[in-house]
Amino acid sequence: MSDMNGKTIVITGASSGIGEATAAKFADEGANVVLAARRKERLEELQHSLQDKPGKVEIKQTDVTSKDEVHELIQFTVDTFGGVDVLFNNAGLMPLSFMEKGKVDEWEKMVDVNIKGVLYGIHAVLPHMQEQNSGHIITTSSIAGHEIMPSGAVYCGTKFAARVIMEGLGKELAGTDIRTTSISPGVVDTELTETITDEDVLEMFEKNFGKGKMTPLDSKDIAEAVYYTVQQPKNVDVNEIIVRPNNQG
Ligand code: NJP
Repeated sequence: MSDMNGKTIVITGASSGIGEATAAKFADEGANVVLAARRKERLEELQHSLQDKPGKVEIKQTDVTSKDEVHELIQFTVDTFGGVDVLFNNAGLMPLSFMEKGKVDEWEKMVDVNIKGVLYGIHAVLPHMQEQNSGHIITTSSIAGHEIMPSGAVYCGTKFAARVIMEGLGKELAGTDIRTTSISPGVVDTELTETITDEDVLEMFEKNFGKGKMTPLDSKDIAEAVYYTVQQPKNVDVNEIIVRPNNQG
């Protein structure tokens, strides 16, 4: 029997990509899974597709830019399943643009989702984990949280911030049974690039990553990495993990 049997994971950004694949993995392993994102119909479709899995799957429509909604998500999970064993802070967006284009609205959205959304998740779940004296908080950072690329000044800034926040949290929680992990994916085949509006970035992407130039990872590859970190013995805390395609430089 899987160690996740009967354990509970909350996943933000569960309506597509990495979050969706991670939900399927944990439901397969018998975990109770709470799916969170804004697109309710996508969450309902996913819940339906997972109905025969060993784990129970619930949905809670959540915008992670709302502190109240994130708190409601965690409270819903505690009320439904009695606690939260894992929070996967995964919601994110990446409208890359060159700074001279001045796309301030997009900068603000990235700060709101990629940084403040992560902080709200930590704020909401930490008291519950401290009360139960166990838990695991995982955040999706990025290769962009380690390296900066042109057009990524703000996105990389948010992903560096997410990683640093997780490292700080991990240091504060050392010696407790609450673990922390940052996952940094390389290029993964998801909907993430759909928010890019800067034509010059799209052209640059086509040149660097277009057909045949690189084989992106599948979201399932990242789901496996998330599962690996959770499966470690209690005394092992995998704080950082980088997973990228083997032909990504
Ligand atoms: O992308 P995508 P990924 N409130 O677009 C949700 C990081 N990453 O799976 O609200 C709540 O399929 C959105 O849901 P919805 C990346 O930065 C990726 O690749 O319904 N949720 C959707 O479920 C991100 O942190 C790559 O629109 C919100 C999800 O976020 C994470 O991986 C590389 C929301 C995005 O799913 C998952 O992204 C890398 C909000 N306000 C890091 N706004 C990569 N794909 O190559 C968005 O290094 N979401």
